Amino acid sequence: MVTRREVLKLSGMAAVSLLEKKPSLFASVAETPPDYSLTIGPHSLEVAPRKFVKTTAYNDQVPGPLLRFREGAPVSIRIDNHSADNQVVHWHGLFLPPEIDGAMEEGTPPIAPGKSASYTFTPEPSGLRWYHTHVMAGHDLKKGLYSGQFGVVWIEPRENPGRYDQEFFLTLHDWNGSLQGSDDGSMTPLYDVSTINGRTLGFGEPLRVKNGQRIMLHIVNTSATDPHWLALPGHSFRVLALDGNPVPSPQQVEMLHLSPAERISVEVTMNHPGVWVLGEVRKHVQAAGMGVVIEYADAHGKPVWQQPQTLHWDYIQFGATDNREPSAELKVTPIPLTFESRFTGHGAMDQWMINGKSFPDTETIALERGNRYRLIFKNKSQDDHPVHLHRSLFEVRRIAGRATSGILKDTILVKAGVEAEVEVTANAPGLSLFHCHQQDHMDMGFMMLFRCS
Ligand SMILES: [Cu+2]
Repeated sequence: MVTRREVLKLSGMAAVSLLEKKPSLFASVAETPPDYSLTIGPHSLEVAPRKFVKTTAYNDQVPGPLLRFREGAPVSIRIDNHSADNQVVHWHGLFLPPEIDGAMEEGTPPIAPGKSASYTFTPEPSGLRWYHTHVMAGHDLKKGLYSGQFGVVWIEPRENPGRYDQEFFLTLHDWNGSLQGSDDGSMTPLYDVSTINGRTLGFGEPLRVKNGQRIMLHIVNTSATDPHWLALPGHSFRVLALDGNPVPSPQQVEMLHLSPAERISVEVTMNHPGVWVLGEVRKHVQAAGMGVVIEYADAHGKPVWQQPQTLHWDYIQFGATDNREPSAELKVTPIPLTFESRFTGHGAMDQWMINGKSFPDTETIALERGNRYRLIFKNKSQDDHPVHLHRSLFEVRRIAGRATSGILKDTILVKAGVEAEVEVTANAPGLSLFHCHQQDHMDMGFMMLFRCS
């Protein structure tokens, strides 16, 4: 038996408010140690030989530990906050109750400095997910998603279809951001260091492969604000999953594009022995460090890069080929959401609006459980927006006038001036946050809530 006092001692105030609301969310208590534990604290990340970035990280490492869960098997996690700020950890792409999903806007209590929180949950759905901080950063480009507070979650499916010789998890990140004036006079973050798994190109360990192997790359763009393009000369990528969800039509592509928070899982057949650079396609970003060496056994020499001449990415190629229209009896309720910005003066960040309002003044939209909705994103701004819906997957149905089906995602890039449509079945009771995943945009009002009952 555990008394309330012991629980208090164990888990601090954040956990107590949880306990009072929902005992079932609370960790297996007393002497049982948690299955996983994350400690948030300062970290000095060596991105290149003797070049350090001072940041905040999980368990004194970047990325944080790879959390391997099994679909449907409950896990307990304890989080200790040794940083100087309130923190909250979001489980991106998981179906969790709002009290532990990790967004204060939904009702997850923040973890105060020096305090801890413990959660027990059943991880689903299977696939490539991730965890990251969900606090505001504002003008402090050391906080929030600008920091090293991110890590990969891999939820093993109940039936594992994996038949690969090796798998690698790669996190893309940008560092040392500073606010710079853009063409229109507003301020946006620019970076001088970019890494894969916290290391610049040539500093990290190579990915060691053998001729004839099939490898899986699970890639997460953890950047606070920037999309990334990747290519691997001499090889192509077979895209199997987007945001951790298998796509209806896997395709072979030369190049990958990930906007912030997106994930791509690809298979690569290693049939071109040598030493290669898997790197950012844009020269200045690769020069800032975004790349990793892929080295075949017994191959030697300088890593080879070949510069592609164009950038190409298209979600729709991965959709179902029999492009079904919704059946007549299935009622789908449209929800138009218009994205716009307001210039707030030279030297300031733009203010962002959904349907004319900035968070927290945005309308909270009621969803009825079990009903299906079509979110119609109208991007009337000059910027691209990777928009993310918490606690659910949506199906991509239309992008810039082209219909599709079967692609399930939790984050989608809506380009400047473009309309995109996704469908979601309301199945997550309570509040779910919807926002642009670009930290500077969400901080400046690009957020709203859905309430499902
Ligand atoms: Cu945005």
